[in-house]
Amino acid sequence: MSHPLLERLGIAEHPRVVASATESSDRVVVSYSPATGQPIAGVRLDDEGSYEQTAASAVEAFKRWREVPAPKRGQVVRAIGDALREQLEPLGELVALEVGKIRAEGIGEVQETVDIADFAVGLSRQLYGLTMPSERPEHRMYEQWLPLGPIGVITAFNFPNAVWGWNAMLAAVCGDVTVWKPSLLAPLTAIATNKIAQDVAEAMGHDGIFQLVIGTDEAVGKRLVADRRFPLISATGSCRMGRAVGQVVASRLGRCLLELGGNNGIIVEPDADLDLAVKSVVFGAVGTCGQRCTTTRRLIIHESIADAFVDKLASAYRTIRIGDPLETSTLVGPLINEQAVASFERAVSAAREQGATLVVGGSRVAPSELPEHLRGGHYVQPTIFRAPGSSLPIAMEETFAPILYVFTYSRLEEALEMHNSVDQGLSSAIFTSSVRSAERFLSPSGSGSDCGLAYVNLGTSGAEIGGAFGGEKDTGGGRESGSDAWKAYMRRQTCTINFGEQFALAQGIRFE
Ligand code: UN1
Repeated sequence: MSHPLLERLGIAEHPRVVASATESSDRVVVSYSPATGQPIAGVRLDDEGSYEQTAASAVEAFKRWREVPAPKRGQVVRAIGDALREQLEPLGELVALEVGKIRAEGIGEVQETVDIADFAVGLSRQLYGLTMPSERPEHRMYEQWLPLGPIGVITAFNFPNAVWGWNAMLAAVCGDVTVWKPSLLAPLTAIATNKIAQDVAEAMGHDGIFQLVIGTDEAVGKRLVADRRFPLISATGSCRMGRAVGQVVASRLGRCLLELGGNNGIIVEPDADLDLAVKSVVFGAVGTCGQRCTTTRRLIIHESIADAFVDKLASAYRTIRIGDPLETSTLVGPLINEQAVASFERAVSAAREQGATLVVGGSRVAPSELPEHLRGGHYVQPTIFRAPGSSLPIAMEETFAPILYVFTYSRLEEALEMHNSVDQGLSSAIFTSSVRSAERFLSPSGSGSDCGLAYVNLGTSGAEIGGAFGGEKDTGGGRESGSDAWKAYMRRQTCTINFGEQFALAQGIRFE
C-alpha cells in the first residue's frame, strides 16, 4: 500500500516509484520519513544509459522551446503556478513528510514556488536588453538576451521544492529546459513537483521542458556537471560540493550558479526592540530544525544586554514543541537522518571542549520522551552555547543543526569584525533602532555586512522571492530567484547594425 499523499499527488503508480521498497539497492533508493525512520517508498535510479537519454532529449526539447515567444512561455509557467496552487497542501505535506520540516514550512516552501512562478510570468514580458548609442553614423547598437540551453539544476534536501522553482520557473521563461538532479534524500518531492510542471507543459503542447535525473553522484551527478551540453549548472548544497562542481564546470569553461553554505549572524545592539529580536533569533535558529542555509548560527550581542537576552531566549527555547512535523502544534521537527544527528553531537562536544558554556539543549531527544511512533526519528534539542570569548573554532563551521553560538561585544566595529570573520557570506542581520548603526551595517562602502543578504530588524532566514538570493565568499557568489537573477539563464548578445553605406570603423581607425 502506498502512502496516501503519493496517491493524492498522483505519483503512487509513477514508473519511478516502487511503493513496496523498504531497502535501498543499486537501482532503487528508499526515501525515509525523518520523523519516524520508516520508509515512505522507493524510487528507481537513473544509470548512465537513462542519463544519456534524458540529456539528449533535453537538447531536442530546448531547440523547440526556444522558438516559443517568451510571453507565450510565460503562459505555460502561469498554468504551472495555478497547478501548484491547487496542490499546495498535499505537496507541502509531502515536503514535510519527506524532509521533516513542519507542515506550515512545507506549505510555505511550495508557496515560494508559486510566488516565483508568478514573478516569472511577469518577467516573460520584461527580458529587457539595453540600447546604446553607437559612435558611428547610421549605426544602431543594442543588446538582446537569448535562451542559453538546457540547464542542470542540482538541489539539496532542505528545500526540495522551492530551489527547483527558483531555477526552473526562470529558466522556462528564458527559453531554457531544466534537467533536475534532486537530493537522494527527497526524491519523492522531486517526482511530484516535476510531474506537476511536466504534465501542464505537455498538455499545452510543450513536452520535455522539465526533466528529472535521479541518481548517485557517481552515476549521474558527475556526468551532468561535466556535460558540455549544459552551459549552466546551478547547484545548491555544501561548500565542499560547490568546490567540486565549480572546478569541473570551470575546466570546461561552463557557467556555474552556486548557492552554498552560510554561517549567518545576527548583531543585537543595546537600543534594539528586544522582543522583536528574540522572536527573530528563535525562528532563525530553530526553524527547519536549523537546516536552512540561512539559519541563524551566531548571535553577536552587546555585552550590556547579553545576560538578560540569553535568559529570554533560553525560556523561549524551553517552550518549543519538538515532535511530529505534520502535527500543527509542533514547532521543530527532526533532523534529516542519523548522520545529521551525529554531526550535531560532534559540534556539541567540540563546543564543550573549546570552552563554550551550554545554556540550553545539547543532546538528542531521548526516545523515551517521544511518542511511540516517533522513536525511530532523528530529534535533537535546539541548543544554545555561550562562547568563551571572541573565538570559538566550531562556530566557524556550518553544522546543519539547531545550534546557536552567542558572542558578546562592546563596540559595533568589533561586532562587525566578528560578524564578517567566517568563510561564508550568505545572510546577516542587525537589530537596532539607530539609523547610524543600521546604515553602518549596510554601508555603501561595503565595509558593513559582507553577505549577499542583509536585514535590519528581521532575522537571517525567510527571504522573499523578489530579491536576488545568494551570497559571497564560500557561499559561492551565485544569485537565484528575483531581481535580475534571470540573466544567469540567458546569453547576452551585443548587436550592431550598419544601416548606411559608409565603411566606418570604431575608434576612428582609417583603413582605406
Ligand atoms: C536554503 O536554505 O537553501 O531565505 C534556502 C530563506 C528561504 C530559502 C532558504 N526563503 O530562508
